[in-house]
Amino acid sequence: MIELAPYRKLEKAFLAGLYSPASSAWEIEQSMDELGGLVRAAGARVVGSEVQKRSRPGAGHFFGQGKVSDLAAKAHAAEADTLVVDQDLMPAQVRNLEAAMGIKVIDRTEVILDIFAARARTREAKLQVELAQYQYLLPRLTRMWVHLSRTGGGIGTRGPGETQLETDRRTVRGRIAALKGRLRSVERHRHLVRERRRDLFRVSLVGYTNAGKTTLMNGLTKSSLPVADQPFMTLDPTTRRLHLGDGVNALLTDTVGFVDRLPHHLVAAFHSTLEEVAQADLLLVVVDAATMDMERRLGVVTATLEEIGAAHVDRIVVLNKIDRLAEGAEALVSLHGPGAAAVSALTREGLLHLVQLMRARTSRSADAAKASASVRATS
Ligand SMILES: Nc1nc2c(ncn2[C@@H]2O[C@H](COP(=O)(O)OP(=O)(O)OP(=O)(O)O)[C@@H](O)[C@H]2O)c(=O)[nH]1
Ligand SMILES: [Mg+2]
Repeated sequence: MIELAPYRKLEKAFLAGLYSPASSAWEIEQSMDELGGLVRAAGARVVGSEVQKRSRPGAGHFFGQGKVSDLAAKAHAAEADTLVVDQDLMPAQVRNLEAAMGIKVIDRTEVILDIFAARARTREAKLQVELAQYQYLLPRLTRMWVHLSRTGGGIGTRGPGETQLETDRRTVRGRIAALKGRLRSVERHRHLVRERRRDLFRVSLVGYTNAGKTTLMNGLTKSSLPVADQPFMTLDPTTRRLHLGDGVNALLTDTVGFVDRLPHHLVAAFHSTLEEVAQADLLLVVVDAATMDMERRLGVVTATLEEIGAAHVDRIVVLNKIDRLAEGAEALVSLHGPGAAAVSALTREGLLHLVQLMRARTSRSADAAKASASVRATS
């Protein structure tokens, strides 16, 4: 478990979202639920939520004037310390909302950056998150002075904002350049490791956060990597050898999960980690088959794979958590084609079949040479 400072546990967050009139009640509920999960993962308690339907955000306060007063009253009644908005805000909108509400205001991107900052363990992940935070901060430098008055910490105050109060834009740019330089040297090491693994068939676990990627990694490779019912438990990639039977070996890599509207600074900062995905021979696209919005999440994963240049990589859709399905998984598998696998990473149901599917992919024509090399390398 991630340890959080005591004050963070007490932080009370009021959630607010603005949606187009065309959005369905269900879409809005999914989005706000997900925001709640992110806020809780960042260590705060959700004390209420409100949404507004409006065709366009207001330039001044993002929400309409009436809604701002309503939000201020409700957040005050709930004794909230922070307003968390489900969309991204312009710096001026944050300033105006903070002035009108009298509490700290943060947006969805800040929440995600904050979770990443708390979870990063390796030097590379820490550098990547710091880089993303500075890049997010750069166009918002005037806001840093607002941060000055944000006493008591909490979401959105951890990170470079608090330690760089005396700096100006040029200093932050210098810091970004230095971080990029340090990341390049870490990445060189990663490239060397990757070169050494060239001969082996490489499989990458990808999917929406909390889909069960790490649980599947543990089930397939007898590892005990940490899993939790929380978004972004895994940030640092881990690679393990995977035995596919008949002397065929592969390397399985577990990596950071995706989420709807993953901040682009994070995608850019994590490019070397995500490059591993693009260079894999096979992707296991892990899906939580027990969620109501499985198709939406799968859509986000497909779009993110395109964004990171991994659209071309061979893939198996792994419908996970079938132990939680009321009805059989056959219908789902038929929906996703014969290449899909229904499994429960938790009970291990279906894992043998998944291993067989993977082994069959290693011998596909284009990969034949690589697969036989892996047999040579490991026999
Ligand atoms: N019932 C059930 N729960 C599962 C299964 N697989 C994973 N889980 C649970 O789902 C939650 C998330 O699992 P993880 O393996 O951490 O998911 P992940 O995809 O690695 O998530 P991140 O690293 O946070 O992106 C945990 O509470 C797991 O115990 C499954 O097959 N069945
Ligand atoms: Mg994980």
